[in-house]
Amino acid sequence: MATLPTDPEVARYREDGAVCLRGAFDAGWIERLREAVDADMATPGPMVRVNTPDGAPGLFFVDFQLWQRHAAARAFVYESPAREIAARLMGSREVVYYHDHLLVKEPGTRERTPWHHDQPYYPIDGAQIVSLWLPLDPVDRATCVEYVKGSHRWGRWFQPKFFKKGGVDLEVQDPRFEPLPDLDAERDRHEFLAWDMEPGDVIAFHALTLHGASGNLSSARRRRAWATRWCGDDARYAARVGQVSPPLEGHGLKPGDRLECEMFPRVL
Ligand SMILES: O=C(O)CCC(=O)C(=O)O
Repeated sequence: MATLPTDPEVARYREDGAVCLRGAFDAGWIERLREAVDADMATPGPMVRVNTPDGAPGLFFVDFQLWQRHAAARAFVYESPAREIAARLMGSREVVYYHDHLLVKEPGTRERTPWHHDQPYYPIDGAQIVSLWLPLDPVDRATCVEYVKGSHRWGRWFQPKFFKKGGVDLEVQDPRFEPLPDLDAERDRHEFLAWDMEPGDVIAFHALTLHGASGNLSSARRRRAWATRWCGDDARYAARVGQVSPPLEGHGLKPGDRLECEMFPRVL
């Protein structure tokens, strides 16, 4: 029986834009997903990216769409409690699986995940988009992703940037986009959320919640995190001018369509 978010957890998600759900996935899921992640790193998919410069310590490894290549990741999408957790947080009757994003930082990795929020990278309009950030190793607060509390309710969309190329803008345009403020310089003006986490805990966050992460400050502990993205009833495909990320193409959707097709399957 799935442990679904409680009413106070749902309220936290909606109010703060991020909530840590303790013990949401059992050890069996974590073990299967670790194996899938290690298999993926050995034989990555076509969208793999390495964000660590040659010769620098550690490794910031990024890949996408493990659910299409690894049975455990596919089972997580269709059989784990994830889709019901997503439905409850979003307050949605139906759930469409959008994509997944693997972010591994090996011990000693210096590269930060820059501050950003996710929806400007996506060709999707709508308020019901939730990510589940699932670490497969213990992470402490300092290495965890950090979230700007309540930023999903600012009504602002910030220009997406490449993670790797030192903050170069992605070539995607939208009249809503504005430059991202220097959040580190204005830390005293915001509240930040981050958690010490054990495998099985998951952070659920809204697609407009600003977030970023340090490198892996541990010299011995891996930081394998697998993020899955889920959309609800109000999500609609919205073509953008330029490059979206991840570059998922060939789905056949037209602007205004419900986000449901073979590439983005309905799972609830
Ligand atoms: O794992 C990280 O470092 C960042 C995760 C992230 O940006 C995301 O899941 O959208």
